[in-house]
Amino acid sequence: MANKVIELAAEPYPFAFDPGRCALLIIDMQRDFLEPGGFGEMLGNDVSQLRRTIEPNRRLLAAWRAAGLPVLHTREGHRPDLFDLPPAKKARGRSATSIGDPGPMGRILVRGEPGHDIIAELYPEPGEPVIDKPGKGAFFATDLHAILEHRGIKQLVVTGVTTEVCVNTTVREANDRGYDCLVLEDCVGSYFPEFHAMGLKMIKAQGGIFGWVGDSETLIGALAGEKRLMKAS
Ligand code: C5J
Repeated sequence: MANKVIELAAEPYPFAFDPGRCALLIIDMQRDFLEPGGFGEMLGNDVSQLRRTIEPNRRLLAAWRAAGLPVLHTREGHRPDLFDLPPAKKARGRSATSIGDPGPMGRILVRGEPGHDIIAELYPEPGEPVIDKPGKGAFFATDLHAILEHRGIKQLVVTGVTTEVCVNTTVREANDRGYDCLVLEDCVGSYFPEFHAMGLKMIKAQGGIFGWVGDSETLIGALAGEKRLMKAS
C-alpha cells in the first residue's frame, strides 16, 4: 500500500493514518468471551453486546488483509500450570467458578483450551502474530512492543473486547509507549453499554488524551480508495 498519510474522520479531530507505519491490533476476540455458552455468558453477561462487533471486525480484517497491512491478535489467558496467574486475580470476584476451573469450553482462560481460542470468524492467518497476554493490557509481560518496534510501527488501529477493560488498558499502555491509537467504536464492545460509551469518551477526552475514536466504514473506505489509487497509477 502507498506510503501516504490519509486524514480519517475521527474524534476529537482527524486521525493522520499512515498505512506504512500502522498495525491492526485485535484484542481478545475469544470464544469464552463472545460465544453463547461460554464463560462470559455463564457469568450472566449478555454476549450479544459483544457479538455485534464480529461483522464489522470481519469486514475490516478482510480489507486490511487485502491491503497487505500488518495485523496482530491478542488472547487473554494463562499457562496450564497457572504459575503466571496472580493469586489476587484468581480470587477476585469470589465466583464459584474462576480462572483455571473447568468451564463450558474447557478450563477457563487457560491457553490451549477451546474457549481460550479466537472465534472462527476472525481466526488468525499464518504470519499474523498472536500475543498471549496474562493481563488486561497487551503490553504487560508480552513481546508486543518489541514486535511492533522491529516492524517500524508507530500507530495502532485497536478493535476487540472489552471496551473498558482490555481495550482501554492496552490503549493506555500504548499511549505511554509513544503509539498513536485509533479505536473503532463499532469494532469494540462491552457487556455494559454505559461502560462502552464511557470507555470511548475517556480515550478521546481532553484533546485525545489516550487517542482517537473513529469507525470501521471510514477506514475501509480509505483502504478501498487507496487500492483504486494504486491500480490507476
Ligand atoms: C475482561 C477483556 N473483560 N478482554 N477481559 O476480563 O476485556
